[in-house]
This record gives sequence, structure tokens and C-alpha cells, in this order.
Amino acid sequence: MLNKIKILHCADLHLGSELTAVPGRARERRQELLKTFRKITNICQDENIDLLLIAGDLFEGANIDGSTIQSVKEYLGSLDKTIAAIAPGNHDYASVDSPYADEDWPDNVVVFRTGLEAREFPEHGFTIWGAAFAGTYCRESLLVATQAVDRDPNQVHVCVLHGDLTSEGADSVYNPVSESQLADSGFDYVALGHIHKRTPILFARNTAYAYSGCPDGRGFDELGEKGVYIGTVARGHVDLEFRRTCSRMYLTTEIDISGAASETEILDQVLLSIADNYGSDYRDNYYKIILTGSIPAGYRVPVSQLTDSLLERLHFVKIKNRTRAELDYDQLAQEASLRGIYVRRMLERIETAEARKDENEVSRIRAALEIGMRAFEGEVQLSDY
Ligand SMILES: [Mn+2]
Repeated sequence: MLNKIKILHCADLHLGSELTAVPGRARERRQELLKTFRKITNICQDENIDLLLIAGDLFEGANIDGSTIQSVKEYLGSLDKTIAAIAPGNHDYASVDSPYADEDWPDNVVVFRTGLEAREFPEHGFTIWGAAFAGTYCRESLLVATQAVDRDPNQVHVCVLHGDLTSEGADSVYNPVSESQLADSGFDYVALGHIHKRTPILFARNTAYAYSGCPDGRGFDELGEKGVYIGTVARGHVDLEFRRTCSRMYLTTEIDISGAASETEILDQVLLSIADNYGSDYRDNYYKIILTGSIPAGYRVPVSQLTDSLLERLHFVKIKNRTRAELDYDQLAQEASLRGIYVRRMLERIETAEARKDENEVSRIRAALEIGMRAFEGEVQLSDY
């Protein structure tokens, strides 16, 4: 009979992160990330997962709260059927002061602490391969050649590794791994960590491999739905699917509020757009909202009032105002002021560019004109651009 095992692949939880990007929510978010890890071990328990693969950066670093490490050990140790395998990454590399330094990890947990090695579980029908970062950087690939041909063909061979998928021969300081190395490895599945965005399940000859991405976001550089890969692996065959585990999503969304000229109108448009796009639990997410469109001349978008009102309805929100004022430039050009001179000269440049039929230049100058007008109103910050 074909030997088939059930696995769950996760990576890059970065437990213990400072999370300074979301002021006022950092402590809460740290706890939520630990709960997400608990959610993952609960899935393992409930769905009889044979092998939980943790592909590095489980912890943010060496100096994290001891109770977090204790909880992780407790959740892993409580699993009745699951073997967990951890391959330390560039953040939680194996060293004398790392969370992996002590030997009191539960018996069902394999922590890789050296170069590539194998742990055989013949009674479960699989062999786990893995390796550890020994420091922040790892310039030599940890995926060294092993004798694939000599391996027991009745065993499923799975590898867990933190590293950087690179093109052939390219350098990386984060454990370079190339497609030909993956192909030559002969492993049935390689569970990768390091890149926080998941890839599809990829193939290098008979070896399947993927980044699962992180199971829950930590900032606006980790957008959208996050989770793990779960499913079965057999000799030369995988059947894995994405499973959402994130408690909340980080989302960046542009909302066109053209024509709106009051706080209530903008609020309605924003909430309508968000509720439309992000489903019934839309209130739970972190939003970066970018307001666009043109609004009546003289109307100022009340950014802090809107932020306060939205915070009563959404978990977290920050607003960037990129709206443009509807201006009558021909009238402004008549003004006897620095602004008038500026508008006049910009309109001349637009005319010249139009005569040359240089449409790129026309739209570039128009955009510059609008930014310039906002500068006259004292509303341009360098960070907006
Ligand atoms: Mn990493």
C-alpha cells in the first residue's frame, strides 16, 4: 500500500515580536500571534496530523519572554499523535542562548540544531530531514547533497528548511537554495520558511516544495489572508491546500471619495466599500485606507475626526489623504500672487507638452500642479510621496 502521511506546514510566526508598527495594539497582537500558534496545534490534534513542520523563525529572536517559549513547548507537548519538526531560521538560529539551547523540548518535538540531518520514524513511515541556521547569516546552502538513491523507498521523505529560493548559482546570505538542488534532493516535499508570502506548491522534478508564508500578519507589509499548508504527502506525490489561520488581516485599500464634502458622507462611503470588500468580519481587520478622488475646492478632509469615528467601528485604521481639490486653474492663473504665477507657468508647460503630443509629460505636469497646489495649502508631507 502506498504510504501516505498527513502534514501541516507553517513558518515565520516570529513569536515575541515587538510589533511597534501598530501603536497601542502591540501587546494584544503578540498574544494573538501565540493564539494563532495554538490554533495550529489544535488543528494538528483535531485532524490527526502526523507531522507538523515549522520552517524557522518561530521566534523573533533569543531575547523573548520565557513564558512564550514555555507555552510553545506546552502546546507542542500536548499533541498525542503529531511529531513536530523545527528548523531554526535567521531570527531564531540555534546558538547557546537561543530558545532551542536547552534540551527540555517535549519528546515528540525534533529540533534540528546542525547541518542537514535525518530523523527516521519507521513506525510512522516517514523520515524528516532538516538543518538549522547557526547565526543571522548562512551563505553556504544547508541543502547539501544526500544519497537519495539509497533511501528506503517505502518511507516518505520530507525536509524542513529556512532559506532563500535563488536562481542557479546566485548568492544569498539566508541559505541559498536552488531549483536544481531541490530536484536532486529526491525529497518528496520541502517545507520552506523565510518569505512571508506563500507560493503555490511548486515542483522541481519529483520534489514538491513551497513557502507557506506566515500564519498571521504582523504589519502592512504582510497583507491579506495568511495561513498554512495542510494535506497529504506520499512517495512522489503531494496533495496540499492552503488553510487560513490568521486572526485578522492587514489590508491596504484605496477608496475614491470624489464629490464627498462632509465627514458623514466620507464615513458612509468608506464603510460601505470596506463592508462590501471584506465580508462579514470586516470589522476585525487592520486597515490602511488611502482616500483618493477629487473633492470640492476649499473642503479639507477631516483626517483625525474620520480616524476616530472609524476606530469606533473597526479594529485598527490609519488614513492617508491623497484626494485632489477640484480647482479652477484658469481663474487661479489670473491671481496676482506667487500661486497665480505658479499656476500660469505650469499651464504654459502643459500647453507646450500638449502641442508636442507628449501625453506622459502632460499627465506628469498635471500631477505636479496638483501636488504644488496642496503644497500652497500646507498639506504636503514628504512621507506622502
Ligand atoms: Mn527569516
